Amino acid sequence: MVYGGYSYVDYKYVPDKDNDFVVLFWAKGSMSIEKIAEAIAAESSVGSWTKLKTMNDFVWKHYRARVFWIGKVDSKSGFIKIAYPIEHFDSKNISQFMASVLGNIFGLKELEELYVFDVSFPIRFQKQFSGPVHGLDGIRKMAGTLKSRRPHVGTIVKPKVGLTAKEWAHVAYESYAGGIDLVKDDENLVDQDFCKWKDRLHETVKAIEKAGNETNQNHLYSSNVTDRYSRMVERVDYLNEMGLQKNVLVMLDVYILGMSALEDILELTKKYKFATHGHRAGYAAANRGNFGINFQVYEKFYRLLGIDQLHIGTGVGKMEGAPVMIRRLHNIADQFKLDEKPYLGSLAMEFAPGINPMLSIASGGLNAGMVDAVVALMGKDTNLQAGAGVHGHPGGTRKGAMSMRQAIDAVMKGVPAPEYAKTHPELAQALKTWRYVSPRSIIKELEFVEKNAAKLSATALKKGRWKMQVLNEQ
Ligand code: RUB
Ligand code: CA
Repeated sequence: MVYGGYSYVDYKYVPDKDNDFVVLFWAKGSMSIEKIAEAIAAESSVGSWTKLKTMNDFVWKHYRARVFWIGKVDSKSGFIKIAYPIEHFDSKNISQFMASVLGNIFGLKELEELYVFDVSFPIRFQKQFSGPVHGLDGIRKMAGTLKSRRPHVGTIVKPKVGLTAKEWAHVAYESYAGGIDLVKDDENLVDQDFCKWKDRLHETVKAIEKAGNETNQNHLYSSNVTDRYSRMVERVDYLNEMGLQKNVLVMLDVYILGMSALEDILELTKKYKFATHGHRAGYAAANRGNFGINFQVYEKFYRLLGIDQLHIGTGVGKMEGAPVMIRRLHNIADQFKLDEKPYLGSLAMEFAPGINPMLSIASGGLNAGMVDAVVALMGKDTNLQAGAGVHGHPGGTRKGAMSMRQAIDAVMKGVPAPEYAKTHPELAQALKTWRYVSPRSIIKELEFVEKNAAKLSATALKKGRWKMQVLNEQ
């Protein structure tokens, strides 16, 4: 099969994990799946729609993409694995990588569906990045949980916008006083007139001090600096002048900012030794339709670039993502070796030594009744974050915070939340208001998937992306 005068298919090709990127696609279109694969490989590497007089052997040999596997679902749809040599790419330039592999191909008019499930990054590429400086253990150190290794508890002040700086900080204080480790701005709160960024910062620092004197804890605040690049620099400079590294994390709406601004602002936060908090708002715009990119691709970039703690969903709360997929996102945050999981559209990959683990953030629709289930899914190296699940507690913010902390204490003691609630009224009230989500169904689902991985993979590869989506979307 030929596209634009050349054939990129080479079933004998074995990618080299030090030097080749591997990209796993799902595609469907008006041509044969083999021709679709050729078109994707051509447009994302060296080719075009017709033969080129300017092509030479050197270019063809060194820079072309190679289709080394096609998992045909029917004549016009299937899975495709393509290897790209590292020489094809500019050094340490994620934008250029994206323009190649995640770029023009989405616009090819013969394609009806195109989805990038996963990318595995070669070790040589990864070594250009420094990864998280603080990461999982650095943030544990800040919060004082390095020894206990209990899950962190976070909250997002709600209403998400509208409170004045003083009102906002009062809610933060109540949260800390109830036992919350981390209070954060919401993704759409930065510097609005009713709650200026600096005013909120100063008030929150006071709240941290006041609460810390009562709780004996070092409380944390994720301050959203998301804006045009120059304004983010001003804010990070200001945080540095204030010397707030011990308590303040620089929060960034990572997806919305794009890789270019993100990369540079992370250089600055690293220079000043600030930990960073990545909110992924917007990622789902490129994740849920016929054309898209799975979040695991972005997550790997964020870890390479050095986000220290990152939103990954919950598996049980309000945002999309079935538990097994969220477990995978958790593993991308804190493991070095990732297995291939065909039923999830996930590739094997190893992170280069030195690319530290991130702390995962489980957030979106959580409350104390879900803590057992989330911990069953992710383990204890995570930050469980509840906004409305704290500030919507019938007893108010402080009691909502206490209910979350009590649920965490229960997990650490190995006591199911309903049992612990018998002697902890704030937790009891949360369970009564929102019900208890038993970890049993999560455990059962993880066990089922583990036991039936081969069968699930075979079915997915036979039936295509949307069959897998049953697994990914609840
Ligand atoms: C959650 C919240 C977070 C989203 C993000 O608020 O504000 O921005 O959950 O989702 P609440 P994700 O606790 O009131 O639902 O973490 O999946 O990116
Ligand atoms: Ca939010």
